[in-house]
Amino acid sequence: MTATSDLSQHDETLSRLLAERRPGYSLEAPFYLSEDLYRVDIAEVFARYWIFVGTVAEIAEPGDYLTIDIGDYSVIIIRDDDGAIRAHHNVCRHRGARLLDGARGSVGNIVCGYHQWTYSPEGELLFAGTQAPGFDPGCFGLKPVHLREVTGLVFICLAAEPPDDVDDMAERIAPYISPHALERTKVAFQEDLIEHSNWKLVMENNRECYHCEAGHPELTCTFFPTYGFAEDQIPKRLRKAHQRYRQAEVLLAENSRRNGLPCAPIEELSGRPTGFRIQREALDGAGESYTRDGSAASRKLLGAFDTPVLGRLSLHVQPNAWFHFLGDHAVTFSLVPLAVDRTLLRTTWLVHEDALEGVDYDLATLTEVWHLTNQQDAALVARAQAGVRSPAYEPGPYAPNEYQVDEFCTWYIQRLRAGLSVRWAQ
Ligand code: 3BY
Ligand code: FES
Ligand code: FE
Repeated sequence: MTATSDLSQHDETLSRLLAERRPGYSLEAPFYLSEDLYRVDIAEVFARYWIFVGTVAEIAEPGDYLTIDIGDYSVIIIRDDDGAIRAHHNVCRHRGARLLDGARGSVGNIVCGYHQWTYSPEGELLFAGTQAPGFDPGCFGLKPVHLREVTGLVFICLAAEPPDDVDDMAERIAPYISPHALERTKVAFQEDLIEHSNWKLVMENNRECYHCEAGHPELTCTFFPTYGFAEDQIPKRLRKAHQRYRQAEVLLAENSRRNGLPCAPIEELSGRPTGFRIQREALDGAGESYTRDGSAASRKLLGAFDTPVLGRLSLHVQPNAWFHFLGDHAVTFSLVPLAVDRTLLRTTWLVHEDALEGVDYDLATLTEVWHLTNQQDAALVARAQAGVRSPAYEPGPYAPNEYQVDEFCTWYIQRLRAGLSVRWAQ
């Protein structure tokens, strides 16, 4: 028997919650609090859609691997001897033991710690000791997991049939991201932060900058708090900032054109399985990077850029990731739910592979702004989690500059509805 989602057991409550979702309003409390809904989220979202797990820079050499745990699943992402990246279930085909421990490492082959069955990075069973006559090692390779690399970004999908619209996303975002040449970057720093809130509150918080002005003094040195506002809705107090944005856009457009970089937004955050948004926008200050004054944090620019003044190329992908690609570095964010009210946020700073710490970049300067911003966000979403626990909580209205939060919730509700209708059709 395989573990299934609780959709089948709780169809009625869930379908009522899904049917009653009020667009433009935050979700009902059970979506953030219910253990049952947490299991639904793992089975119907994290085990069905494309999940961002890391970048090629994290597994640069053959044998380098990452492991990622999603609910009760554990997956190995490994670079094989031919340089291809593969994903396998982290489960021995003998009697099921967990194979690789730890979030990352490097191996020649994958050796089970129980009875030493040995698998190649490609997942073939190479050694199984003495077996009964007729034993066919070819039948006991590691179970594969779907993997898709998109210009250096690695996604996995646990579903038997993954959503194929990932191809469309890949095709459309590649011209934006590939000039940043992620295959020629290295990890400068990676930080894991455990947030005390439901994963959806972490995602929702990322999809707006309504809280930035009050909540992120360091980030707003460069990130314009006008984010998410339509031109005619910008409040009076932000008009000066908006003027600076407009001016910065002129130089950004010129630099982008010269460097062959598209900037125009593509926004398809809901209405499709692999919802995404991408756009290049200006940064405040020197316009180069996420530092206090906006100047580059690394002297070795990515790709073949002729200027660091390239603003931020921001990518948001449903359900678990966001990214900022800059002229001098890139920063990736991915989350995995750990419990109904606990979420792991992993942040990775990538610099040019030849950039030397202490010479080309100072690690503290490179990481300071997002390190602090993440801490501030963690405090905000813990506050949100605490609030929605109260019986007095009721869904509240999203402001116009929170429309991407609404899009995230819409995507999520659509996905659960789709899961429910598939189940009912069976
Ligand atoms: O990370 C992002 O995409 C930004 C930062 C602040 C708000 N959010 C839209
Ligand atoms: Fe892996 Fe026995 S469970 S070798
Ligand atoms: Fe924030």
